[in-house]
Amino acid sequence: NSEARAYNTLLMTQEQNVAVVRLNRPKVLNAFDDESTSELLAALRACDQDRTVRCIVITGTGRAFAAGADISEMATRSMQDQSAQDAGAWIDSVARVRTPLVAAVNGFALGGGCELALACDVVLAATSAQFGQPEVQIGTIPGWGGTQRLIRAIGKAKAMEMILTGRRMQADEAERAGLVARVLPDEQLMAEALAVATVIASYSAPVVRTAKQCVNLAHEVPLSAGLKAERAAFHSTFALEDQKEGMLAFLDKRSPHWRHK
Ligand code: CO8
Repeated sequence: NSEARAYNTLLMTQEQNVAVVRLNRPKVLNAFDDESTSELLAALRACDQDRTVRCIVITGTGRAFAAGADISEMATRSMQDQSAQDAGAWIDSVARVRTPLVAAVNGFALGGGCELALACDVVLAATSAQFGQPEVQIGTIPGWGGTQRLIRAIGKAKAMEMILTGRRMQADEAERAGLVARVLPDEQLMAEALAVATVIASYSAPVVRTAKQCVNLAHEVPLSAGLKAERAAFHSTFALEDQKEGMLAFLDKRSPHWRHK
């Protein structure tokens, strides 16, 4: 039941309970101008409100996942323009999407493209994927979370080298470093991303959202507060019919029928 919806800068389709958002400005390697950031956020928010969508895959058309913010739009902006617009706050809203986000990274994921992948929950990469924070090469620094999320993903040694030199990381190195979950041959990337998303979408939606929220909290709060929040969230799952169903189905040796979709 694939259904196309209307956006100028992306294509959105849905297959059963998985939405696929395809960044679609291939002539500029899917660089993000204002229209494409606001459309991507609108699309993600629409999915988040749609109870038939239980996982979202983000990928790019052509040679790139996304080559970062649109330099031609940004080049002449003043400090005041950037600050008035709070350029970059956009990514915080992406990170607040409750539905799990699977990044299927094809080709270049540079600057804001790498930062978008870092804001996703599961990152799968094609063999052709390349990650980088090349902002230093154009006279600026990462602005969509790169200095904060990259270090949490791969540690200071590698993050600092990437951010201070602009060196790109190939997919296999990115996997070893912990930036991506798995590397797949290019032609298998989308099938595997859909398979992963379909598995996630098959579980109880409130349980999945709670797990996502708890894992992401680990980046925000000290361990003691994270553990406390995890326990409260774990206890709360026992208020769901799905916890009863999941455990009884295990004991009955049958598949569970999730009720909370
Ligand atoms: N912005 C605008 N246009 C771009 C971008 C971009 N980020 N990246 C590529 N393009 C365009 C090129 O200008 C080119 O256009 P044209 O065909 O009209 O000349 C087309 O895409 C194809 O690119 P290339 O010809 O350069 O292709 P190559 O295969 O030779 O090189 C690269 C590919 C290596 C990806 C190269 O294009 C490149 O280095 N791109 C720029 C990458 C970059 O610096 N990204 C970081 C941008 S800054 C950022 O993302 C900060 C985010 C936070 C900002 C917060 C405030 C808004």
